[in-house]
Amino acid sequence: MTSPSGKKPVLPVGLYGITADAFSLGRSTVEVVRAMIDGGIRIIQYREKRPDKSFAQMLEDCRAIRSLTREAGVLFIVNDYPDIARLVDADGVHVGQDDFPVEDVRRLVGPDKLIGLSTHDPAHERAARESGADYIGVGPIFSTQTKADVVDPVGFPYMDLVANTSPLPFVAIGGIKTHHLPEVLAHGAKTVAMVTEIVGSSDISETVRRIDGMIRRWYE
Ligand code: 3NM
Repeated sequence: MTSPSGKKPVLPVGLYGITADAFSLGRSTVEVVRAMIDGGIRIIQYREKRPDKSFAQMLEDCRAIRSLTREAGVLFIVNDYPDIARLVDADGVHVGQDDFPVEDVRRLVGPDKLIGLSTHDPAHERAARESGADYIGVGPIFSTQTKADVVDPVGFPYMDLVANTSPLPFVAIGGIKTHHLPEVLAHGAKTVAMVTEIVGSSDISETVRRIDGMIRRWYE
């Protein structure tokens, strides 16, 4: 999916899948990605960390995922590591508040790649706009054990502010489970990220199909 200029991708409406080897019930990250793609997902982020995985292992995973996502027409975003994103020609990079600044990531990946930035309060949203981020993560909406040293849940007030006042597309994230979807969608999220709800599911493809379908039907 690309922008009207035909170059920079647009954040799709629907489920935003994120990998997490530690919560994948022994299945490999590439296997999990294959199942997400079978379920019809439109965007996948590779989010693995050192020292759980070496750079060589992450690069190998991302090469395989690039090949699968390209074949399926699925957007592929690499978390934290613009160098890996460049090496595999990913569609974008996602960074957090303590990672490389968006302006520097832009220098590394160029104008046609999507850059996402995790934000947790209105000051972050303003800074994201000024930095040239293409989209922002808004969260954690609920409490989550998935991300180490994550801030306390921001709940809906921050998301409402972004949904009502920000020009930036956003991804709602953090502790979101299937039963939260009606509430999360009612607050204006068009793209919803889930980690453990997806990678910890016994039937990933079926879970993706159901959740992605719920979100898309709400808007399309
Ligand atoms: N980022 P789960 S919360 C990767 O608020 C991540 O920026 C967050 O995992 C943020 O869906 C989070 O399992 C973890 O709660 C989300």
